[in-house]
Amino acid sequence: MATNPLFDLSGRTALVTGSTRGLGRAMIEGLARAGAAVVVNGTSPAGVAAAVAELRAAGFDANGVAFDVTDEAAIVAAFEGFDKAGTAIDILVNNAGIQFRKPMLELATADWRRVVETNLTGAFVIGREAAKRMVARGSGKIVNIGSLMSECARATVAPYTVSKGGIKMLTRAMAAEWAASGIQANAIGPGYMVTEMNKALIDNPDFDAWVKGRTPSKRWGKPEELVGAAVFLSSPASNYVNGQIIYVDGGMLSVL
Ligand code: GCO
Repeated sequence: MATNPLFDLSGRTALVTGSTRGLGRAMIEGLARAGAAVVVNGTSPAGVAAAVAELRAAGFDANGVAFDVTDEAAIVAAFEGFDKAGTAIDILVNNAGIQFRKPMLELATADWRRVVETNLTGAFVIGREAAKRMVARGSGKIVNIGSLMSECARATVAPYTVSKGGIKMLTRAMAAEWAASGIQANAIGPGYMVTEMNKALIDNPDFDAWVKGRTPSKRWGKPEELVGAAVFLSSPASNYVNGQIIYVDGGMLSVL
């Protein structure tokens, strides 16, 4: 089967945070299918082991590392482990994230902090550790996962909105500081996708109807529909793309 070298990830290793399920699980399989050796991440060692086993059973070069993206010591230790093992993380997908829906007037500061720490600070810390090695090698790809909320707010998801708006600007900050060292830092903004995180919304007939009515494509997105953008931003095809965010949202952000 002809593969275009522009989109060939052979010989590269990709770490995808939060890749035992949902969007991360779909993207990590897509990167493996494009030739990358992959490193699964999640907070649960059992969940990581199960995803690694599935990917290996499908014939892919898969390993795993369990850490919580809010645990800086664990992140530093994980990258020291990669160094010791001679594993160069060529591609980092900062996907791990949580959602917490509550009106701000009722929102505890601890819940605000938890969402922002996980979704935004985690991407910074892991990005910094990966970029230290990428800068030394003179190349690397960082793909941050944003959201429709990187552009627009929706009531009751303020910390998530703030964190995803921050992801868009963190992506540009990464480009500003690391592009000269051969790193391309970009983002993907998923639309309303069918994931566990959105189960409460999908199961709500009014919200489901709103998504289908508000989206030009008249449907929710499938996690595997992010793979194309993830492979593009992880491959040589994007070597002169930096600081960008690509919305995979069925057209939602483009229309009133
Ligand atoms: C919500 C959803 C959204 C989606 C996604 C949209 O409560 O509105 O969770 O935030 O998860 O981020 O891009």
